[in-house]
Amino acid sequence: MKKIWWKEAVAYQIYPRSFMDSNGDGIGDLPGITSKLDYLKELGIDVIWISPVYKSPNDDNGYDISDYQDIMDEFGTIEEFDKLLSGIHERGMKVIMDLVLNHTSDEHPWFIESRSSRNNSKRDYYIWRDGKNGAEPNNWESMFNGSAWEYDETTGQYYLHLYSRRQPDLNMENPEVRQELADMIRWWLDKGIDGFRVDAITHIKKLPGLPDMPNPHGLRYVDSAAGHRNIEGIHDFLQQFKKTYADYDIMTVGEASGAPISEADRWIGEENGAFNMIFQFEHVNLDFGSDGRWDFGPWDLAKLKQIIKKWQTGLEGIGWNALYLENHDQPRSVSRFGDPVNYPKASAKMLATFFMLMQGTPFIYQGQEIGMTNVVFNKLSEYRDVEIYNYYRERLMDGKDVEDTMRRISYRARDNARTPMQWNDSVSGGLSEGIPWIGVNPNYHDINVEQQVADPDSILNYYKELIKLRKANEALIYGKYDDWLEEHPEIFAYTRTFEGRMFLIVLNFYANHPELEIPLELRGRGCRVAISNYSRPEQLNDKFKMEPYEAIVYELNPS
Ligand code: TEU
Ligand code: CA
Repeated sequence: MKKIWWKEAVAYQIYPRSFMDSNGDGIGDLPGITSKLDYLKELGIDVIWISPVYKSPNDDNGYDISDYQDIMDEFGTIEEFDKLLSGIHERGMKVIMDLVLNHTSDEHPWFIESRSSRNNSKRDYYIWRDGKNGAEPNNWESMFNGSAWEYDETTGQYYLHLYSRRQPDLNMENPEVRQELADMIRWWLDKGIDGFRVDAITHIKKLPGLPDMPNPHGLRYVDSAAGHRNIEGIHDFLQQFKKTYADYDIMTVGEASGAPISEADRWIGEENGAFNMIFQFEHVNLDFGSDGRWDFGPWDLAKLKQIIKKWQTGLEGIGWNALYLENHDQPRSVSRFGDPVNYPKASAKMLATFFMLMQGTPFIYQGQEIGMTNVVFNKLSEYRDVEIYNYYRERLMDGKDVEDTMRRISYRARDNARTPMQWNDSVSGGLSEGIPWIGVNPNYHDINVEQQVADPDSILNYYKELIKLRKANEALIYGKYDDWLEEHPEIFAYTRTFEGRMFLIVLNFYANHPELEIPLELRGRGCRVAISNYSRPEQLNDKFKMEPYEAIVYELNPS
């Protein structure tokens, strides 16, 4: 396996609206990010991924882009971006930008032209179709609920939008579109950025003929076949994009919902893969109910073990994992997989140990490093996400129970991850001196950066230690992953092995005291406790009871 900088990096995702506000308008911005670079450096971060900061009417908080080569007014100017970029580089860190290729905003000049007449030169930049029998061209549904088609009176045709109706899908079949996007990519790379996180990339190719799908409703967010997800031929497009950045030393991560591991070589193969790594979704889709994403159910440790094993051992020697538990689209991990009420600290540290020490590049999402939790909003009007309003409307139209709908929203809302970063105990948690664009989680009095910096036992300081540990030990970066105790109902255990060195990671995922029995093959060796969220003696007993949400990392002596 090749050694390379982005495999050794620890990444941190910033959702700029909610990170740090510099001018009191309640909205995080670029100078705000610049003012927190020392915090990130101190944490041990190497690569910062910034969610979209381009010009946008903010129907989907910047994922609807109206100018790819300019900065959103609320976030600042291109000069402020350049300042941020040099601030990052001066500190020896790198930055990757969000690259949204599947769609633009309906306010992008291409779309304004495209919708103006059927003969416009940009008409074919988007996907226009006639209606069928007075209805939509096909039965596809938007990922944000409702039909994926919007009728446009001016020209009497429908356009396709897999996300909100204000995010028309680009027609990737058109070589001019691909050329425009490639030019834009090079423009950013020539500016000196260090790579991309590529948005919703499995959707850029649509099934030729755009046929009806058997179960369009069930397809939302579920990693199964759809007329617009991982369609044959997508790799021709991806390889073409790859050529545009072949001569830059960058890092690329594709957001690749529905890319199967059987195609790992084409997606992330070391030589010919489209990207360096992909975000896969299986472990964060674990708590879907039978009705899909909005219908949540209990998650199953046995299934989590299977999924992790599949990706950890399945990519060995083929490609590299992107490791994550959170991002701006997911509920907070302590609220999902831990216990934010009884064991907020222990469970947040356990989850950190779990995902940060596997094979791959870890991505920490802002606030995860202090154990931020889901928010409780009681009124619909407290939410900001377009997706929630679409869902709510559809449920009401279907005559569904309001209370049940609100319960589903409060669990699954993407806004759970988008509340203001909790910097300190001052009004609104320190995001802004003004009123934040979305309500702060009232638990900022107890959960905030300032207090955790001062507390040696905090989640934040644990993350720092964990990052140091990972960086100091190649076994924790390049080491082979093996799973242990496959059948254990409560304990997750794995080892990382490299050039004669071995780490054993044991994790209790529950609030119980399960008995840990060390597998015979791993017994009888001396060890040191490399890190742990309780205090543990420097010896590995063959059998012992674990504490609630305990995490222990042993470095075993060579056998
Ligand atoms: O998300 C894409 C997205 O919604 C996936 O998470 C989804 O599960 C998958 O595409 C279903 O196959 C990205 C961004 O992260 C999100 O914030 C945006 O709203 C979205 O694209 C549209 O740009
Ligand atoms: Ca601001």
